Amino acid sequence: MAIVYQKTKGLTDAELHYCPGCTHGIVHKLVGETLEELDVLGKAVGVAPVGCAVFAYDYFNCDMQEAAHGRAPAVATGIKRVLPQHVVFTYQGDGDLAAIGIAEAVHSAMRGEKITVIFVNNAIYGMTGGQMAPTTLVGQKATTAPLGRDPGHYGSPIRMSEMLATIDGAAYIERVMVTTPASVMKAKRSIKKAFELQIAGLGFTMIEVLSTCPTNWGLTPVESLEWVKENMLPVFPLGVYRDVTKEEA
Ligand SMILES: Cc1ncc(C[n+]2csc(CCOP(=O)(O)OP(=O)(O)O)c2C)c(N)n1
Ligand code: SF4
Repeated sequence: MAIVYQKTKGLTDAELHYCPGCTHGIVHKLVGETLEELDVLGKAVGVAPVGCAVFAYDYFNCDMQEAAHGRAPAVATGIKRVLPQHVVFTYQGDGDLAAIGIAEAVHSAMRGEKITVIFVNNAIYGMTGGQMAPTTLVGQKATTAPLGRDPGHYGSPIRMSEMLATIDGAAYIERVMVTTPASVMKAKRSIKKAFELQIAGLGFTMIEVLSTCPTNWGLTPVESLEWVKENMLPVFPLGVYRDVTKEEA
């Protein structure tokens, strides 16, 4: 019988540990498919975060390196500079990238490191049980903001894509979501473009993916997908924030 669909070779056979309705798994699939389609699995090196995606080193079917919390772009910098022909990416949550690791993210972009950052923004610290992240929405409850995020006390959500897009070393920055089949397909094209521009040597690339955390949001998987659309989209609009190929044209 003809095979019409099969799991990407970009992922190992390890069973994902993510909660039901968590979109980390979808993002893994898109990155794995991209690496396979670009035929770079043999020379790809991923850097795993600390967070729910810590076991990414078991899931991606390429060389992987674990980094300390937030340090993935610094580790990726070292790998890419030593192995410039390799395709190097980080996979990071919002606690990892936008809190403890914000300096590494900003300075990697500033230096124009030729790496691809996959930034999974679920507006909460997932792994550690729902503490407030820099991207937590105003009014959103977290264990460290039990009455909801009050901007006067905690500040307002940080928009990493918009901020990094102002940095000259950034070659491609886009925010996508994975809540519908169409948006998943769009996210895949965006991830592929980021890797292609890395391979073309144009500079720092990042795809921010709006993601779900049903467990810590206290919602069902289906409610979580709606929550992304209703609550995250107005604060984190989708779109391309930087594309040097368009600027040069
Ligand atoms: C240096 C250090 N500080 C804090 C922690 C605890 N810690 C582990 S994961 C995490 C947050 C993870 O949240 P996020 O990056 O948003 O990823 P998610 O789990 O939501 O995918 C924190 C604070 C740690 N492991 N190391
Ligand atoms: S805690 Fe949240 S981010 Fe972590 S696996 Fe579960 S749903 Fe996903």
